[in-house]
Amino acid sequence: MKSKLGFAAAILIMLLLAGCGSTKEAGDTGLLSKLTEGRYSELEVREYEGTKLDPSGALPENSISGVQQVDISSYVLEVTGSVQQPVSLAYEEVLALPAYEKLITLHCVEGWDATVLWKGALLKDIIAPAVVRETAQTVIFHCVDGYTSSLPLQAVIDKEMILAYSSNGITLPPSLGFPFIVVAEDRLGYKWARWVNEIELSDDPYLTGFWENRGLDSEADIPAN
Ligand SMILES: Nc1nc2c(c(=O)[nH]1)N[C@H]1C(S)=C(S)[C@@H](COP(=O)(O)O)O[C@H]1N2
Ligand SMILES: [Mo]
Repeated sequence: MKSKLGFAAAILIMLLLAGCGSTKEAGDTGLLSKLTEGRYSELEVREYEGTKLDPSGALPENSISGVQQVDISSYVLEVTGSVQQPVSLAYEEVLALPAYEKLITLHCVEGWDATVLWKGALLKDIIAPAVVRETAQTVIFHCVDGYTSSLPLQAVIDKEMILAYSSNGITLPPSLGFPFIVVAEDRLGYKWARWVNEIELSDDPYLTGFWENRGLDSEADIPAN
């Protein structure tokens, strides 16, 4: 009951603050993304072990500053904060780590969901070379659009959460966060940081972030229905 109410409040807050984002599209950019979406969906895997997959290039667009286009030649992923030695990783270095595939549904508080086959590297493998301090409790994700979200370090490790670079067998589309999206399994969509370029370890157990700081629940558990 409490979580249903919380969920409804969360939807309301999000709609009020973001506006119902799924209809905004402007001129040429809109047309281009429609064409790109078409190309992507032709190449995608449609089904995985009997489960029908949702086309990953055509999910509702509700980003705080629209779809980001990341230039991969200058892109680096930084691991910072409560670590012994901050590290910077190139796109290819993340792709070279052991790959994990997971079939996971993203649930947005706006009421839609998407089941996608994700492929990526374990977040714990990505942060390991930086040598995380024993005092670290939280992982904060920073994105190129200024978005942030955070997860408990223990959950990231125990659930073997991945940073995905592929969706339904294709390279992650820009709309889904190319080069990387956090597959925050068992947490609502606003924990799934897209266009991630910095992973910050923090000793502060409090889960901050763009939506977390605007009234959405910081744990973001998916409500049972
Ligand atoms: N960088 C960034 N990541 C973000 C957001 C955003 O605005 N910026 N929105 C979040 C929200 S609210 C959701 S539901 C998911 C949606 O991802 P999708 O629309 O690509 O499925 O991305 C999350 N990650
Ligand atoms: Mo969302």
